[in-house]
Amino acid sequence: MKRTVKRLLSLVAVGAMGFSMVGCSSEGENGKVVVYNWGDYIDPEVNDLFTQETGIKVVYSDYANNEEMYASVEPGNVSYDVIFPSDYMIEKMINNDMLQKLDFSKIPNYANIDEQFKNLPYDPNNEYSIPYMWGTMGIVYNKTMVTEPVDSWDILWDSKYDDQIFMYDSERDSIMVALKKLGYSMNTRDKAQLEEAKQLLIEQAPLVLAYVGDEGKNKMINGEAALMLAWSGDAMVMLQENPDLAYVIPKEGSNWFVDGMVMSKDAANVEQAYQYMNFLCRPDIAAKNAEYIGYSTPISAARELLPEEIKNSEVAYPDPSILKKDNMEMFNDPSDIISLYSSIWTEVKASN
Ligand code: SPD
Repeated sequence: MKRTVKRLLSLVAVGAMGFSMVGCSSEGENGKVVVYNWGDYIDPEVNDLFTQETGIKVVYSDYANNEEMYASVEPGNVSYDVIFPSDYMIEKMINNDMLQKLDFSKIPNYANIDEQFKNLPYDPNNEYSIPYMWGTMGIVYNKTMVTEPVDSWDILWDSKYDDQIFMYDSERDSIMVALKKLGYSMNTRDKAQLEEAKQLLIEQAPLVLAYVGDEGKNKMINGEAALMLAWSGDAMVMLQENPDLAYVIPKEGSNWFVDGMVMSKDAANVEQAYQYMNFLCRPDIAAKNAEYIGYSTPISAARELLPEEIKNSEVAYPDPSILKKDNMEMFNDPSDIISLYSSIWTEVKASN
């Protein structure tokens, strides 16, 4: 339980440490950087260390998913300096002219990023983003409650587990599961396939105990459900806390993702933002962060610094051949049809 205690204590201490939430406008001796990141996606001590080393205050707030983030950064809303979108959302923000090209001469630690995380389709020329963390999507299950082998998305539709299933409250991820179960691409633009996926998720909805965010981790740790759709980094946290839990990537295939750091087009604190991004790419800092949040670092020199059980974990660092399988995909941005994804999700949740 030590790790949870450390995490909880850190979160409680956030307000007393060297960074503050959006709304508090005070600055450090060398200014501030306004950061918008996923929830539970940084070791709070990392922000504190950054402030101690640079004199730059971190004004920090978080979001639950890419779509929530996108809605709040649209022009006219709060202006952020550094944001942490996922791959497909980076692509969308580039296409909608919301990001600035980065000056990599100001991010010397970018050299630490592994080559396999560069030149990915969402930012093909590596102009706008820096890989922050990566992972896969799979199923966390409780071995004391699920005794049959878990190797397929089908189990999330098994009525034996009525009210024993958590899904993420995330439209792309949930629709991805249904599309993969049907044998389709998670990036389909085919309306008939999307309609089938919608019907499948509506069929599943009565079995779902809740569509959760970060709170799902503690619920699984506490044995409140048998199965949960989960990102591998969240799975790492859960498996460390409860040895009855296991993680699997279903045989039908799944999503592997990269979450990046980007600079908003209307960033007001550009120099401070560069220092912040550079700091997060330093191997000792990336390792501290990855150990705390459970996600996989794209920096080998950071992975080397992790405890053996993390750096050798097949959950966090699966064999590279797994990501190369044909049925493992990254999301892209099917922007011409994305409003259909959103309306499907609204209908699905209304059926729960
Ligand atoms: N606590 C949330 C961590 C964020 C993980 N991002 C996953 C993105 C998948 N598209």
